[in-house]
Amino acid sequence: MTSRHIAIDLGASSGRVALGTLEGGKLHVEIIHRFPNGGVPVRGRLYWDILGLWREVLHGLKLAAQHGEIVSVGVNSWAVDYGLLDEHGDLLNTVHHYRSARLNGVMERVRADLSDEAIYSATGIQFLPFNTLYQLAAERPDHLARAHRLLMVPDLFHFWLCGNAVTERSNASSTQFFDPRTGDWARSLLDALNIPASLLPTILEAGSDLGHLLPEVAELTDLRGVRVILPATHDTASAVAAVPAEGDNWAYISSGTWSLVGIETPQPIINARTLAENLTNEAGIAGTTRLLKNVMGLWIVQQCNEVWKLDYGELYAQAAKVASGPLIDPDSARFLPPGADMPQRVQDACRAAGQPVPHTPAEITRCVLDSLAVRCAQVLDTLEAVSGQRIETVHVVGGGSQIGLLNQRIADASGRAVVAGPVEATLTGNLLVQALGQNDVAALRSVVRASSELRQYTPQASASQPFFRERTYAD
Ligand code: LFR
Repeated sequence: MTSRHIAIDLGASSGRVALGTLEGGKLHVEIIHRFPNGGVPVRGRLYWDILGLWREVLHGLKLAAQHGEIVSVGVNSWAVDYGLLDEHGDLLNTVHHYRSARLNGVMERVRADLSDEAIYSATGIQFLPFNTLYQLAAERPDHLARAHRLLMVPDLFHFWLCGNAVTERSNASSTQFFDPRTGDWARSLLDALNIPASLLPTILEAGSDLGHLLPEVAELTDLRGVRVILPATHDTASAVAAVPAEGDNWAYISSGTWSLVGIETPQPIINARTLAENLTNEAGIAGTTRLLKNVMGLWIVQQCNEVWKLDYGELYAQAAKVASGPLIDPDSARFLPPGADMPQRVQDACRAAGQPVPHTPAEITRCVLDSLAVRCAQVLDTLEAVSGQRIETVHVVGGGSQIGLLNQRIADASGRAVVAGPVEATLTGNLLVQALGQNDVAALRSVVRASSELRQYTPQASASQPFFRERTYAD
């Protein structure tokens, strides 16, 4: 039996509309429409062009409609950001970007008021300055008073597609006001901050059917009889669903704008040790937990390349020819905000650590990739220690899995075998949950293995020298 589904993956630097065809136990993914995404700076703040994204989604759907009968569509995106709707369903705000300066100092204030133990024991979520908890704490009270419903970014798109205003567990967990043990909102945290919990939508499981496209959307896109089915709406959860792993003893790195380094556990692990290590317990599919940590990822290179404007393939090829040299702490607070001075920030970090300063784009890129590999290796060791789960194989999935140099450096720095692919992990996870539901994760992953080309890297030279730790964005 053949079934066709559409996945919409909204990432921080680009968006994609893809058509997935499941046939004979294999999934074929075809990208129908790609479009750029990024922050829009206005008066010292940073926003998403949410309506521009919606226009691109409609355009992609219309292109997908030309490919024959389609069963369903589902949207995933980056986490933590949201829109507020009034009682008529109208959007009250332009959606804020999680890297906006409006959040400066907010997490510190909330943590001082509520205590780290109270926040972490209720949620198991790592402290990141942009978690939805702090974003709501930064909202003006009069603005919150006018709001009727909070919808996370993918939820907004589902609402516009089919009229159903709900959320899904994986992305709900990223807010830092979701309790993974009860599966419900951690309302007491919001009460303590005077944020009305009545804003929060119902939480559904991935695989839930939200109903047909609205008639006006069907009209605009030429898609008839298509249903909206919830994928794991957090992009990282969809990517982890598509990790082509078998058995135990593996970890994943979802490699893109961020490097999300983690393991899958049957239960959340929330204790003094995971708090001290600032590990997160985000929800995965089928009741699993994604015990992971955010590492700054390719963001640093992406921001540098906004200035350099080089071809990425060429840049990474040149970086591979440069010898390893200085290492920076990629999780330093200095790298979180956007800015054309990113190359200089890398140089400043090297200088501050008393290391040689890289100059050319290839040298700077090499420094960042080597440093990311070392940081990922540190996190893998931490995950092994806190969980007691041995990690022998590291699955690198997502766009960053195409960078052979980075995969090899992760193998070298961690002393573990790396398996790279699929590149389109997020789209794959999204599509397979729509097609197969979320319950049989092993079956889902065997389709991924049958459908993907994977590359293996074995550890060679050791690259595990430590680097100079700086104050991180999460401290
Ligand atoms: C990756 C991701 C991460 C989340 C960050 C911000 O795209 O979703 O999982 O921590 O973006 O939302």
